[in-house]
Amino acid sequence: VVDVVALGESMVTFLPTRPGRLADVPSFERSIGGAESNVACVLAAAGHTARWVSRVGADGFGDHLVETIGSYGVDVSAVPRDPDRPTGVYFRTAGDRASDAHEVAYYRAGSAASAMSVRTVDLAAVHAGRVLHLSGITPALSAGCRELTRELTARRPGRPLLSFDVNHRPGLWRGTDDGPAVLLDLARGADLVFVGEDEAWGLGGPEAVRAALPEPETLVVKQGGTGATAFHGDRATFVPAPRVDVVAAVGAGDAFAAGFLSATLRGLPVRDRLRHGHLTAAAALTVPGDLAAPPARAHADELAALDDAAWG
Ligand code: KDG
Repeated sequence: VVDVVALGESMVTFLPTRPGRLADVPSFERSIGGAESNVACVLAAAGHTARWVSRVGADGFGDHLVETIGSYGVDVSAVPRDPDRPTGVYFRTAGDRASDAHEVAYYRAGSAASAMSVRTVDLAAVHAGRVLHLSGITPALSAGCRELTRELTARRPGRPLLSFDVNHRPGLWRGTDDGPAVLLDLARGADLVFVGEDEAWGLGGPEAVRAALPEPETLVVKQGGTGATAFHGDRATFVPAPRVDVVAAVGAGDAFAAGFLSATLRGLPVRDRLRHGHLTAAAALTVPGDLAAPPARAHADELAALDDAAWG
């Protein structure tokens, strides 16, 4: 049994070599992205066993994703090659530091990963973890992907702990206003839900999201540089975020989820799950791309054990 299985599309990502509008940036550097594989890579780097389930094209970009994600120690044996569809790619610009305003150009319509469905995915490989991590990006990719996420979030006895990051990407839901309803519906089937506070506003506001989600054991609302609150039962636990000189926010939410999940797998209390989430996110915030090495476990444990007064 692997600790965590993460299912979702990953893409070759092109990061700008200088700031500015997409129209003006002259060259880009290749990197990788994909919310769910980010979670798997960070967990593997933190010493857990992790598997990434997806689908890539039979092309060089597919090779690059499988090789790079595999090099983190993530099991990539359930990532078939699609001979008929390409690997998705995307380009981004650098955000300005204060607002993180940046442009994203996706080239992923009709990608290999969009052909994931209950028929093309190895469901035994998906169910073989202690935790299954999904995000709200997948249902936006195609009807087959949406059906797959619906199927995987159905409550049934003996299923893995289901972790769901809302990851509302409005750019992927253009042409339909189904997004918020689909995302809330999937979140209802999860045991652990992550949502950004700003993202929650797109779904009716944090209170409306809480009210819509009585089932998940834990709802984690991430409040950017302020902190994060875990709602569990009738308790709310807030932990402030440590101060970080942010280079780019991309990947920080995934790192937060990975830190929280790592601490959950280790049976740590909720306060420490949030603290490990913040510490892992802090590492991602200080690099331009999605992925940064998480803090060493012993060091993170020391920091997470600090008094409230010394924390945040
Ligand atoms: O969470 C970071 C992701 O946004 C990025 O890697 C790309 O998965 C991605 C997406 O679909 O936006």
